[in-house]
Amino acid sequence: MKRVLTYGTFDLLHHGHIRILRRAREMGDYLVVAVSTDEFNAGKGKKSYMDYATRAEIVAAIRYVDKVIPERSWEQKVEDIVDNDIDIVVMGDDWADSDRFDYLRDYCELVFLPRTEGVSTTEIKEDLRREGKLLD
Ligand code: C2G
Repeated sequence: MKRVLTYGTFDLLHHGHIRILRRAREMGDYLVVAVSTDEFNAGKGKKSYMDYATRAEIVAAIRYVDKVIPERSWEQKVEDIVDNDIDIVVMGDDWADSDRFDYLRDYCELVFLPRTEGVSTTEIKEDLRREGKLLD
């Protein structure tokens, strides 16, 4: 039984999120998703439309997701891997050129999956801000 872990905010859920969760789950038999808390995002200068409890509720309802945990800090990853008996950590490939998660390879496999082109929470927000889209 292979256990997979991934991280993210998952605000205004879209098909890019669904696809990475599906592919992450297909890499194993059990998928844990660490959803960023509002406090963690605030520390990164990010503010989501939906609060943590709502985003966690939505992610937990996705059929590929077996368990949701809170992502409260950058430093918790080793603890998450050990506590949840994780074999593979999956990240979107926006991180692939960075070596900041290399230390995780001492604990599990680290896999970067390509992002879905043409959609992001930021783009959705920008589109909705444009008057035309709001009047549709
Ligand atoms: N994603 C994707 N395709 C998109 C948009 C997002 O595959 N078009 C992936 C991201 O690569 C990420 C996941 O969906 O793996 C969640 O995306 P975000 O909510 O934007 O995640 P982010 O806030 O970047 O959090 O420690 C890791 C960070 O918390 C990642």
